[in-house]
Amino acid sequence: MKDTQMKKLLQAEQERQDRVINLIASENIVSQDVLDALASWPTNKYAEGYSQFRYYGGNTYVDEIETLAISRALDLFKLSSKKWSVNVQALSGSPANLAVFHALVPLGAKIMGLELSSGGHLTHGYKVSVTGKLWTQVPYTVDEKKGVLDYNKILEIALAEKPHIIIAGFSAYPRKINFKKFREIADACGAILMVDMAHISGLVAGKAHPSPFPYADVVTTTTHKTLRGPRGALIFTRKDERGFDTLVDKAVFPGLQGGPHMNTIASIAVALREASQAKFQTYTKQVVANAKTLASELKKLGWIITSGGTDNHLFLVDVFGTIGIGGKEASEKLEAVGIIVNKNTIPFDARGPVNPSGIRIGTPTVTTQGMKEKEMVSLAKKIDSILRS
Ligand code: DSN
Repeated sequence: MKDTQMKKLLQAEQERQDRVINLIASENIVSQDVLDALASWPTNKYAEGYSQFRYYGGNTYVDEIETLAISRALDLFKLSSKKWSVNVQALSGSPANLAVFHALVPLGAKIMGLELSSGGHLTHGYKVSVTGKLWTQVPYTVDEKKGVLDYNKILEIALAEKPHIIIAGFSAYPRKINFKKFREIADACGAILMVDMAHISGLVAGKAHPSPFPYADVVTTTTHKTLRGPRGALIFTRKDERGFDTLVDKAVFPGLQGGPHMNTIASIAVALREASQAKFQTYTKQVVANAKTLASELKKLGWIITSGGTDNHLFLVDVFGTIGIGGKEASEKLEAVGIIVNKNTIPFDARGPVNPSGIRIGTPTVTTQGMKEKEMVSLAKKIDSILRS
């Protein structure tokens, strides 16, 4: 690279990533193949539209790239192209969710999503997101004592509020999601069921978490978390007489976006192929085993873990409840010794999101680096001694 100033910064960031222990639940490390595809020639290409229906010439190969990404996405989750459509153009998770609402929910109608401090995502209708301004959020929470979803309570709210769409799938929820129950709730109130599986899509692909596809009408996911691809998103839409698939495609382009990032789509296709290999299943099982071990070791050392543990790749530690310091101070103390986590609200957090009570810990990256249960035991001791020092 001739730009020495940028080269230095890029090298510094690479070295930082090599040096630290990264426990951010939404991050991962991609393969060299994924990086190679990302830094590739299709970045030069405009391809507004969809394969075979473009507004520019010269799309022979990017059409093939997009078609390949779509077929690999369907194959990975064992979906038939007769029953499911996939849009691979959404730029990331937030635009993907916005596209779904734009396509399927009349402006002002109710979207029912998990409340932010219970582990929901901003784009599930939270007030500071455009999704909370253009639509009306009907929030549900986890159970205050147990920290887990209370499906009877969610049903009660859904029946009283009659939302247009219900969103299952979260950013900081450590337990398995019962998608069948969500389907029953959506059917009981006549709502569309959307699953945002951004956090767990890699686990679903690797069979380390139940699949939402038998139950959902629409499934969104980012591609850069447990799925271990580049930053991007996929929107899966069930094909039926309601025509949601066409509406979603139109919402992405021309509704919200212009030219798709074809280099990213090429890179997503590479990641999807990697995720279909047997070793990816081994990886995702280890991600969960590592998270379970780290959570239970910290618990043994006296730390309050919300919901008591985890079934997936992440968990929340109530640092304020355990030792009386906020999540901000805790994450800064850990970062000072090279352990990277993020401060996070815990359910019913009395403190704000700027300095909440908790930290969120996740194991996708350290598992990619080859760590196993043994390393998790030492890591728990290290985290304990740093936070208590
Ligand atoms: N910010 C992502 C996460 O960390 O969970 C979600 O947008």
